[in-house]
Amino acid sequence: MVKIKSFFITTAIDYPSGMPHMGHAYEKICADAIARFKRLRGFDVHFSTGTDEHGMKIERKAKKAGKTPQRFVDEMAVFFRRLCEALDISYDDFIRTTEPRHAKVAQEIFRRIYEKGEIYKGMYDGLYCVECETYYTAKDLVDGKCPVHGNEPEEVSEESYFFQMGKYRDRLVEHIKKHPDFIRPESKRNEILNRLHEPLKDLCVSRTSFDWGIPVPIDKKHVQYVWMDALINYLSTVGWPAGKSGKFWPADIHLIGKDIVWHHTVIWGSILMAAGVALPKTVYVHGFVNIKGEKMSKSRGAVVDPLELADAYGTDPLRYFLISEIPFGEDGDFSVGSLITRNNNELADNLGNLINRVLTFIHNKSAKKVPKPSRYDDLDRQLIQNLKVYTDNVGKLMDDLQLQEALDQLMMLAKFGNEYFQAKEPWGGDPANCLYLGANLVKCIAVMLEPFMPSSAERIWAFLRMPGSVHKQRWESAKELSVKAGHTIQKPAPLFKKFKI
Ligand code: ME8
Repeated sequence: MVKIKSFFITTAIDYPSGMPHMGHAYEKICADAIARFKRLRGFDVHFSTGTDEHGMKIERKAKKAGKTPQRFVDEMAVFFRRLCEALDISYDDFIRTTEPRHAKVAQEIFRRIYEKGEIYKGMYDGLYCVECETYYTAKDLVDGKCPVHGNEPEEVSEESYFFQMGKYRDRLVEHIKKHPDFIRPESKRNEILNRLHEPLKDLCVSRTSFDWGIPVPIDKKHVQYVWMDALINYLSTVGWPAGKSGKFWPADIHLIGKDIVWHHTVIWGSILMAAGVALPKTVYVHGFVNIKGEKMSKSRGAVVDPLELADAYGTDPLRYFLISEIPFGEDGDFSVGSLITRNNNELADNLGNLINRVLTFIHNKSAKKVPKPSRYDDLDRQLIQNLKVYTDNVGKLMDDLQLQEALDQLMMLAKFGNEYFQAKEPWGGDPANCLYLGANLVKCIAVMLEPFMPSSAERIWAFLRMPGSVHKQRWESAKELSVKAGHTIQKPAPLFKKFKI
C-alpha cells in the first residue's frame, strides 16, 4: 500500500481582543495557499488556526466592555471565524484556548515539566507588557518602552512558578545550527542565534495577580502564563499525546509574524525539549503588512478591515494582492490604490482576458466544442512545452515556500497565453490548434490558481465543465492535455471586475 504523506501547518492563534486586521488576514491567506498546494500535491493535510483567549489583555478588554471574559471571547471569536469564511480559508481545525480539549493538554505539558523537576516556585519582580503578554528587562526596552508596542511596560510583583528555560540555551543553539530549516528565513535564524549569545533567563510560567487562564495543575492559586497556554494549542489541535498526533506531529510549519519569533523558537523549543516532545520542523516568519510604510496600529488610526475589503473588491483579488505584493518573509505595504491597480492590470486585463477570450471563442465560433487539433507548429509546441515547464517551476517554488515568485510565474504563463492567442490569430485561419491548446492552457491555469484564488479556479473549472472539483485535482495533472477534442464547455462570464481608483 502506498503511504500517504502527511503535512501539518498552523497559523498563530490570534488575540480576539479587538477586531481581525490585515495582518491576521495575510497570515491566514499565506497558510491557506500552502495548505491547498500541499493537498494538490497529494498530502494528507491538517491546517489549524484559532484564537488565543486567555491572559490579562483579554481580561481587561472584557472588563472594559462590561462582559465576563468568557462571554467577551465567545463573541469576539465569531469575527475571527467569519474572517476565515470570508477569505476562503480551508482550515481543518479552528482551536480556541478556552476549550476543555486544550486545557487538558496545556496542563499535561505543565505537569510533565514540573514532575521532571524543572519548574520551581519564586517571586517575579519586573516588567511586563500586557499588549504582547511578555516579560521584559529594562535592557530590552527602547527608550523605556516596549520594543514591539511602544508603550511603557507595567511593574509586576507576584508569586510565580518558573521554568528552568535557562538551561536549554546550549541545546537550542545546537538544534538551530543542526536544522537550518527550523527558523526561516535565514535572517530570522541569525537574529535568534545572536540573541542566544546572551545568557538565557528562566521563564515565569504562571501568574497570580488575576485568574483568567488555565489553572496550574499542581497549584490552583495560579493560572498558566498565557504563552505557556497558547503555544500548546499546536499540540491540542492534533489531540496530543493521542489522536492524530502520531500522524501529524511534529508540525511541518508554524507560520507566524516577526514579533513572536522568540516565543515560537526559544520558548516553545525549550518547553518541548523539557516535555520530551519533538520540535516543529519549520517556524516560518512572514513580514508585516504596513500601511503607508507604518506599522498598523489602532492608536495611529491605521487599521484596514479585511472583511470590508473582501466585500468591496472580492476575496480573490484581495488574496492575489497580498501574495503578489508582499515578498514572503519581508514587510510590505498595503494600499487600496495598489490593490485596484493590480486587480485591473493583472487580473482583469491579463488573466481574466485570457480565460475569457479562449472560452468565448470556443463557445461562439466552435459551437461550444473544443476542436480537434491537427499538425502542431512551433508556437503550439512551445505552448505544450510551457505547460510542463510552468507546472514544474511553480510547483518547485511552492515546495520551497516562495509564494510570491510562484504566483508571478503563473501570471507569466497567462501572459504567454495571451501572446500565443494573439499570434495564432484564430479569427483568421484554422483556429483548431489554438482553441484546443488554449482550453488546455486554461485548465492548467485553473489547477495552479487553486491555492491562490480558490473560488476563481473553481469558476474556471465550471466554465470548462470539467468533472469534479478543481480543489480535488493533482498538481501534476495541470500539465496534461486532459481537455479532449469534442468536449463541450459553458459560456464564460467575466472573472474579474475593474475598479476606478
Ligand atoms: O501574537 N502584519 O496574536 P496577534 C502581518 N496570540 N502579521 C501581523 C501583523 C501585521 N501588521 N500584526 C500581527 C499573537 N501579525 C498571539 C499568538 S500563537 C501561539 C499566539 C501577526 O493577534 C502576528 O505576528 O497579536 C501573529 O503571527 C498573528 O498576526 C497574530 O497576532
